[in-house]
Amino acid sequence: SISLKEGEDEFVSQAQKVLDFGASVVVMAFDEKGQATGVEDRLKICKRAYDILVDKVGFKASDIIFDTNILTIATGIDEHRKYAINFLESIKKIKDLCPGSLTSGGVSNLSFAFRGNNKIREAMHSSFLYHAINNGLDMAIINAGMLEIYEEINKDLLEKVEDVIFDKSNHATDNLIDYANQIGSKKTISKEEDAWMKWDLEKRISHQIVKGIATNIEQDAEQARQKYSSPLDVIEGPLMDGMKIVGELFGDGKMFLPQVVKSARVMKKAVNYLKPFMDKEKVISSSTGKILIATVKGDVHDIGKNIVSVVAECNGYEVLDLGVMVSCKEIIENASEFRPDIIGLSGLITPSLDEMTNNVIEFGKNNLNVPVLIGGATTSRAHTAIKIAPNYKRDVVVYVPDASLVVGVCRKLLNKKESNKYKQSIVKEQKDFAKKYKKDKNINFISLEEARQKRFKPDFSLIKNQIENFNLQIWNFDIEEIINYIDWSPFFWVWDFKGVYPGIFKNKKYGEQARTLFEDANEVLIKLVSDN
Ligand code: B12
Repeated sequence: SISLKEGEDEFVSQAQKVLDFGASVVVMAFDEKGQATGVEDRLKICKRAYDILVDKVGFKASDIIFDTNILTIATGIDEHRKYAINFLESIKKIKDLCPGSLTSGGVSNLSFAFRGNNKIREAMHSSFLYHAINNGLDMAIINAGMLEIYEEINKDLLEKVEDVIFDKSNHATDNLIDYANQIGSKKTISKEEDAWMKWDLEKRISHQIVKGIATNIEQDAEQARQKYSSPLDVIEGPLMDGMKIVGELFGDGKMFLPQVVKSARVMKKAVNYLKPFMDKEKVISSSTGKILIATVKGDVHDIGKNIVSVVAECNGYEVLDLGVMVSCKEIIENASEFRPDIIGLSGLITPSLDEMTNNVIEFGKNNLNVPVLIGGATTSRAHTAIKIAPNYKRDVVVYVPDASLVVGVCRKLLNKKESNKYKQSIVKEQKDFAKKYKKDKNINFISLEEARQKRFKPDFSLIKNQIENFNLQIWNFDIEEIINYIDWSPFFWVWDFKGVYPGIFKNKKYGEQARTLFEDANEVLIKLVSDN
């Protein structure tokens, strides 16, 4: 990293060296006067550095990373109270002031005042990172092992931490210190942290996946294997449930990439443990067929693909797994040698969807005429029908939502008696789907202006007259009284909770959420009453 600490000449000379090596440059918010701590100072230094780097040295904006320093808060020194807010504010403004540049920061500095109390530090890091990402932070230096999941930070603790980060009151630091002292000794923390070990098996497994805890997962996978009817049911059941939570938290920005890597490792460990048991259940037969499988170019996700491979192998298929980030060229080359009966493509990120379409177009051009299976989160029945299948005329393209269905699909595709009928039914279903989609899309849009002109213009005088004519009365209801007559069941249905009030609160899956929703709704009603 470089800075303007030693003046402009030194800065330019260092920057030139970085550029000669073809590297990106990290610029710290120092100048001749020292470390910038306020927002204005940070912006001034960054803009100065940016102009020199872009105009004088010839850097691309996207190769400039500003690390304006995350400084320690909750030190008891008043000048430090705004450090976190200043950092958060400045990253947002740097993006406007220095277009195309990126931002970074070392997070653990923030919580230095709480050295020795990891519980507090982890909560501070997660909350800060969560808000920094929302403000546009591109990267951070962070210890992945010292991050709590934002959503799971104890609410009381989170409030105190965010009071400190956003400097909400004069007592914020004292309150957090009091809290830290209360949870105090390491023993209580570890007791609290180990509490999950006494939970039900499914909840335990999900917790370990979400938290990335690898120590007990094999024992629990074994317990689940004995409880469930097959090892695959364990994968598709409690293990996948955990992974789904990880996906949701990650998607909402409440879990961060290093944590997802830890979760993925735990999932893999559990799957690897279960694999030999699937092998034991192996269907003994001469090869049922040959499957070539790969995660498409640009995509590194392989957990799902690996499961599909294991399941297929256990059911007598000979599988050639090409791994991840596999180019279309590699697939075609391997296919011409391996001569598969089926090709399976896996993809979990949006760009993989287009890549899959490219793949089948190339398969066609290269005379491959085998069925293609499509799988992985983000693939869908709709996308397969509308975007992929129409581009492959040599055979069918089948969307397979999960590994447990793979064998059934392959069997039908390769069974001489069933195959034609099955393929025809798939093609028909996809054509119908595409037709319906086109019809739904066939809307004649008009401009917003035109739409506004066409809006319905009711004649209120007429309506008033009608009220008088029909001798209607206008009622003034007392909301407080009406509340007693609300039929709450349909309320839950529109939120997609199936069940009937009040029994819905006992639902194992979403009873708790239903209750929170109910409480929120009642809060709104109480406000309506109190606001008249
Ligand atoms: C674990 C994970 C990772 C791990 C992957 C580790 C590994 N070795 O696979 C790591 C941390 C590396 C990772 C990286 C990234 N990830 Co990621 N990741 C996930 C996560 C949380 C779980 C995926 C998983 O393993 N699920 C469990 C398996 C068993 O499920 P599955 O893959 O769906 O497989 C099942 C079926 O789909 C089917 N199946 C799968 N493949 C196939 C193939 C065939 C032929 C068939 C028949 C069936 C089939 O069978 C399987 C078993 O039933 C998902 C969230 C999610 N909801 O999926 C995000 C997710 C896929 N990742 C996402 C993103 C954005 C990324 C990154 C871009 C993040 C980043 N900023 O760098 C990078 C991508 C890098 C790249 N170029 O690929 C997004 C994708 C969003 C999008 N629409 O593009 C998701 C959806 C998270 C989110 N909600 O935002 N990720």
